[in-house]
Amino acid sequence: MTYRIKVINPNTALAMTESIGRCARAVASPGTVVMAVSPSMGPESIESHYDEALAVPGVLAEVAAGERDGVDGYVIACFGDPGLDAARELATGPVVGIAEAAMHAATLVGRSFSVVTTLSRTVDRAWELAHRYGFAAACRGVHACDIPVLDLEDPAARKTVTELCASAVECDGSDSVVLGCAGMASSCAEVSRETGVPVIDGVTAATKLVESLVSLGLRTSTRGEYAPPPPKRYSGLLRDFTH
Ligand code: 5HY
Repeated sequence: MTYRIKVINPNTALAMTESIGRCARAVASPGTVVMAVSPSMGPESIESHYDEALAVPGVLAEVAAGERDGVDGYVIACFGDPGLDAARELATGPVVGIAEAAMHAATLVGRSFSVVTTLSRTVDRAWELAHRYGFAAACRGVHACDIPVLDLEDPAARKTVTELCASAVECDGSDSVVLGCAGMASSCAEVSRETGVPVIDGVTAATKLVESLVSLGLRTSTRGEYAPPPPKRYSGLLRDFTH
């Protein structure tokens, strides 16, 4: 059985999208086709509520295109899980955000986890998601490395992230670490080696979760809030979102 999973990097940094695609393909089962994409519109990186809000139309445009192409499931590869609920209203197959996936996985391999994220201003957003997903008690701390998203591939930045993951586990007394940015996915193995605790990257966790849900024949429920949005007109820059 061939499954087609669309991994959407909501920012427009194509080098990051390629790195995300490599990580997702590395864990996908044989027969699972992973398409890693960035929308044609949106912010080059997402580090604020403003960025996150302006990333959502691009995510939804990619989901709408995926529905026309018969895609089986979607990953939203940004730690804010931007547009997750709206994407679930549009998509037939499952849609999983990397923050949600990582927190679920962390609580399956330990009682508690620490989150290491990028800029300090994103710390409360991570806590908000932990509360929303029901993991506030399991989340023992959120720590910012204060490295911009697009600088995370730099070797010095990877070293800083690795050291912060190790110190986060020590000071929080947590069982595992959740990487708080899709741009950290390629550092996962390195951080695991250095910290000696489970290190959860949401890109790979979400890819496997979507693959599992699709293989179980599970789709987003259309009974309640995730029913397709009522048809209506959108104007101005959003006129193409009319459905
Ligand atoms: C991410 N931003 O995963 C988030 C991380 C963050 O462009 N991809 C981004 O800082 O919120």
